[in-house]
Amino acid sequence: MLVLLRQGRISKWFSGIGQEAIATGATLALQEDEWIMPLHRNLGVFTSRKMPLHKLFLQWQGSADGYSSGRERSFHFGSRQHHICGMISHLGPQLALADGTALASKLRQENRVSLAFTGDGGTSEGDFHEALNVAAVWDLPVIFIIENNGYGLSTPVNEQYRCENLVDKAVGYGMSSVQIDGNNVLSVYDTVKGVRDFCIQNQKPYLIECMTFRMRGHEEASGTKYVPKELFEEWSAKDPVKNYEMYLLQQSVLNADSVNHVREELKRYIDDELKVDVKKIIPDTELELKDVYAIADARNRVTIVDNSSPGITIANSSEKRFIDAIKEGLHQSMQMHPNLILMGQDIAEYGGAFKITEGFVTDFGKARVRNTPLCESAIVGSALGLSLEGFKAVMEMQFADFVTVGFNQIINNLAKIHYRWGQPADVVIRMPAGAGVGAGPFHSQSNEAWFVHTPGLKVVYPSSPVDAKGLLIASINDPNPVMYFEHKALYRSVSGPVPDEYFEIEIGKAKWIREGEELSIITYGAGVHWANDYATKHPELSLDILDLRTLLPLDYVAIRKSVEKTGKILILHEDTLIGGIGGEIAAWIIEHCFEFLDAPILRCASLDTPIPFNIELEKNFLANARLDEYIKKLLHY
Ligand SMILES: Cc1ncc(C[n+]2csc(CCOP(=O)(O)OP(=O)(O)O)c2C)c(N)n1
Repeated sequence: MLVLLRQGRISKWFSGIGQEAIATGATLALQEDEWIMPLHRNLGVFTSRKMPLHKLFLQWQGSADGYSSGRERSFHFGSRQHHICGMISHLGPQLALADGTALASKLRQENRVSLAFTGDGGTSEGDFHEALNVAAVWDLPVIFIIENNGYGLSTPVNEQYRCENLVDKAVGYGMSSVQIDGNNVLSVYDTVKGVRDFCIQNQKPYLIECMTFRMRGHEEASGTKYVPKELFEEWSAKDPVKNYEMYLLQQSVLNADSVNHVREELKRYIDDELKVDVKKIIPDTELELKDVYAIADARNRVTIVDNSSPGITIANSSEKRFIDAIKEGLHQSMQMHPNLILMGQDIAEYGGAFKITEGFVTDFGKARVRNTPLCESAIVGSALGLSLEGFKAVMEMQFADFVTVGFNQIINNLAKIHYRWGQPADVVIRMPAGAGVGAGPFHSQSNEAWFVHTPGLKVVYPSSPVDAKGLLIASINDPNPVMYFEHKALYRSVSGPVPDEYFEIEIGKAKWIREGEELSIITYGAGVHWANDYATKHPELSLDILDLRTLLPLDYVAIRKSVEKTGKILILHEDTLIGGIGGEIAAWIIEHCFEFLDAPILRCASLDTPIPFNIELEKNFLANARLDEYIKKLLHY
């Protein structure tokens, strides 16, 4: 690998020289259908799972014929066939994915473990704590392996942690653990084999700390100046490959001839595999865009309700509150999908902070309606792990505000995995959002714009009970990660006719609340009610009110239609102004519909401040306080 790197025949490379016994021994100790979440030094995982070398070379060259169509580098890819889920650059999130795949095995009552690696540096990440805690609390058969090679990038372990041994951390999680010599492939193999049996029999996780040393720099360019020379001398005597060879010679398993024979065979194999043709990629923009999302299955048995124009009446409906429509959509989805798992804080017996899942435990059992520890990041990661195993997951954020502590998993893992190596992230995150209830800066935010900026996610934001139910069902049926926003202030204040049956409203389709000619209000969520109330109070005005319903993807056809009708556009949202979705919509209209505009596009948004607690301050903060002013300004332009 070092030679190829110098020749420019592989891209960035993190050497595992000195640590080979861990990845190899651990992988060989597992069954081939057990998931492994490896890291940047774990070539041995990939070779021990018999990934063809030529395809690995193609991957490292960024070839279209590698494992990620040239979209990922080094080991940042996976292969379902090999049950390997490669890391993202961020250290830590891979650990919770193993919780998810292990949960899948547990739910199916299969005798399988999952295994995740971390370095010593990575144990300082919150994700390490969360993943171990969730695995312990949920009794998941996960093996966590720490490769303790003494250093992070250059940071020695005495600047990384204060406990004597990392393995000591296990007791804090109520987990069994062992520290072993990571440079002895037989100890690694035997230990992992025994631990695997333990995890399966006892349905428990286990922590193994493998003591080892990194013989090269963090990556080749970073050098090793910060490492005392004597450490290299000490550890080169413990080289895992040389020592294993010596041991096999001593035991007469090998002799000098057979060693030579093995070496020659390997060299020939490597040289042959290296002859592979690396085809140049010709970028295909359409394909690049298409592969960001998984394609939904043909929807049998699902009625699609098209209520996108005003005046459509829906058959077999009964009056439901916003909250009850969500509850019904979720309940029917649980009936339709036996592989759907709900996870969230206090969602089981307690029924969730807003009581949406009240009674679900009785109907579907605790295995499928799961109370979670306060570990947002690990739960999003577990949801992705479940998805790797063919499950669907809905996670309830207790409040949309708390998504910040699960942000990395959503933005970097859920959103990107399909584009990176073709895996769907079949996960819905329910986001009780919005202000108007005097809940202060951390229980009131409208944070949808954070997610609209992330290719790979879908962002749905219903404003009526019928849309809330139909869009939730559609989100759960969609194989892509969907951020489903539900406005808390609408839960019990808004009612309307909702079909009793199981149905979908199409994601990505806006809806007219009113049709008019004087001025368009393009909005969503609480904004729809503000706009509609305004229109009711001003029957003299002919307002066109468009409820976007989905923010990613946007319904550009509907937006254009509204612009063509009125020529005067007001974008209204509860989110703050700068960087809000209104800016994006305004830019699109100017670019594509300029000739239809009779006035500048105005944006009526909430103040660019955190959300104040005092109800008068909150009212003043919200966009609704300025709606009348903006409408008049635009009408009189
Ligand atoms: C969340 C995060 N922070 C920082 C980095 C940058 N980084 C990459 S590797 C590394 C050191 C990792 O050390 P360790 O976990 O001990 O693993 P090792 O490289 O020694 O195998 C750092 C800081 C990262 N990839 N992810």
